Amino acid sequence: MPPRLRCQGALALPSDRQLAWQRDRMAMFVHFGINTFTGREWGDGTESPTLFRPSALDARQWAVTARVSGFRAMILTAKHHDGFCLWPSRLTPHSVAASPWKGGQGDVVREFVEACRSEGLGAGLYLSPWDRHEPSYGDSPRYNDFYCAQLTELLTNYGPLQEVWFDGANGEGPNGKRQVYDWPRIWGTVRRLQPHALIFSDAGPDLRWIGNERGTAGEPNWAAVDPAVVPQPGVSGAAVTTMLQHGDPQGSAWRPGEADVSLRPGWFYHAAEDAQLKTVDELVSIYFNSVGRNAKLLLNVPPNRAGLIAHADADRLARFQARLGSLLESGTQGGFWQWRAAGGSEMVGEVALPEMQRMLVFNLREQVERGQRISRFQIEAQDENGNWGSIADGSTVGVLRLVRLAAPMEARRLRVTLESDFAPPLPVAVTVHFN
Ligand code: FUL
Repeated sequence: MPPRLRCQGALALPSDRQLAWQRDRMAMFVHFGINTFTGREWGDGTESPTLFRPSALDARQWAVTARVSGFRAMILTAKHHDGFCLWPSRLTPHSVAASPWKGGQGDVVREFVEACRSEGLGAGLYLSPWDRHEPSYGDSPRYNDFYCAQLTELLTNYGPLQEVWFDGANGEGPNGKRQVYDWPRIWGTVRRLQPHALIFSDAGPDLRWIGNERGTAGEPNWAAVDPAVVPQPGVSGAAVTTMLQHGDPQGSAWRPGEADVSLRPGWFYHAAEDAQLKTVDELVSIYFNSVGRNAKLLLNVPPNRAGLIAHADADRLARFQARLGSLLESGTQGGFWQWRAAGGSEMVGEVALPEMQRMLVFNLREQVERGQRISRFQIEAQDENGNWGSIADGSTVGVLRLVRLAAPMEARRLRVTLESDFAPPLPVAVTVHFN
């Protein structure tokens, strides 16, 4: 007896923008600011703007590096927790306008968005809610005004943005005053001024943090969430972490996960960490554990004090991209798969390959326009004696599931079994990558 399906209502569905965002697979995170010059990870807001003096800042070099390394978007820290603004904000003197860079006439945000456009990349901005420089921080209504006014500058002066990134790190204001953010107003400001931008935060509303800074999505990873399980009074931290990592198969909001991680130990560039870049093997594992688990990868590549992505970093990215190419480019579309429903909760597909192939990676894509349904899958191969054996299995599929075998194996016939705990599964698109 197949288990009774228990679909309790309409499944959450993605918007076109969410799907396009996720199908980009990778965005580059760009942490750059006063910390780059002080060597710190979190500034305290007392840093002098005169420290900001990149000698050769070239946002186009960031964008070219991103594009040739397979990224489709970049997200810049327009303001980090120290409050220093990379654009000449009219709301605070604590910005590039008070720095020696370009005689105080420069605007990193403008150079950044122009570089994204020149290279065909989506542009996103990170505006830290926590501001350790701004005196009104902690005086909630005043700071909310200040913050929304800064957001307005960024959302009106720099053209269309793909994503606005609200970081969750938080601290007290002067004299221990606790800032209460007006999130409905903040998100409303984005919706009004940039209706096509996606909003990221621990609580959504469009994109969710994946719950760790290791670039690793959960297993399973549902794109939908229960929107009530977000950081707020009465909801435990453990419940929120589980929701961020795994989502909820029957959650009412489609809110795909974004998995952020840095190429370097820190988020900002520190020369002392030059020998500690993630290896190509590590980056490939991260890719399979994020992009390959129905999330998007946001890989941080911080420019150095010159204002450039260092050669070693660019070289590491190029080798990462080449390795991904060798794993994922030679493949066949699974056009000949025959699918049949097997009881209400299962779907089985088979394919006969035109010749014996050395398979290494499987690429499964669910028809998420009709909701994410698959709870489990199994891949079987038939050997030369006609015997079937399981070669891989897993939980969710979603927009993309990548399965890498420990070693290439040969087969001519393949079978994929899909199961759902709560809604009839639909056939998936399968690409087999050879080696
Ligand atoms: C965290 C911040 O505190 C880090 O500095 C960094 O920006 C990371 C992406 O998010 O919450």
